[in-house]
Amino acid sequence: MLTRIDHIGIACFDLDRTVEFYRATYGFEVYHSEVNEEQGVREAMLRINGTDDGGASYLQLLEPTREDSAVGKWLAKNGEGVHHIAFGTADVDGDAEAVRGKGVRVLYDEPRTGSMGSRITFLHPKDCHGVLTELVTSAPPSADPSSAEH
Ligand code: MC0
Repeated sequence: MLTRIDHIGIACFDLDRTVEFYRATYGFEVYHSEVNEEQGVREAMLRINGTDDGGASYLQLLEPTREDSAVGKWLAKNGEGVHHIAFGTADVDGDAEAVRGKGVRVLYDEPRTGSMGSRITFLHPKDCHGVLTELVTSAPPSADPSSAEH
């Protein structure tokens, strides 16, 4: 069951400048940052609020590490902006299978590693009314690398 908006992914050309915009304009601070080589992104997570299931919602700022990555291709075509929306679930495997059973293309056979040790998969935007949609199961708190070092 999808229980919350985990994050909104925003593609940008310059991560540091974009982080500074969100800090200076809204006061949002970087909660966690990392490079995900598999996805071809350098990212910063800005924590917006906690939720009653113990999760949180984030803005995820994404700068491509290579032009042929998903974000690199998207930026070249569209410029900066909202790249995807991610729904949080306790069971990404089960929810991905349920969605697949409804005829929506799930892009990965098995969930892959996402931000802060989460497990993620994506749904094809052409099957979701133009919205690249991600399903996320957060890492348990003890496995969350950001709990020790943001
Ligand atoms: C592509 N399309 C999109 C889109 N990306 N539509 C809406 N939102 C997006 N973000 C559309 C294109 O405009 C095009 O439509 C069609 O989909 C095919 O796109 P393409 O440029 O030819 O690219 P493909 O087919 O090679 O790849 C598209 C696909 C890819 C969605 C399969 O981007 C993908 O695998 N995405 C999932 C992984 C990802 O996005 N990773 C980055 C975030 P037309 O009409 O022109 O045919 S990583 C992340 O977020 C992690 C770190 C995390 O959350 O923890």
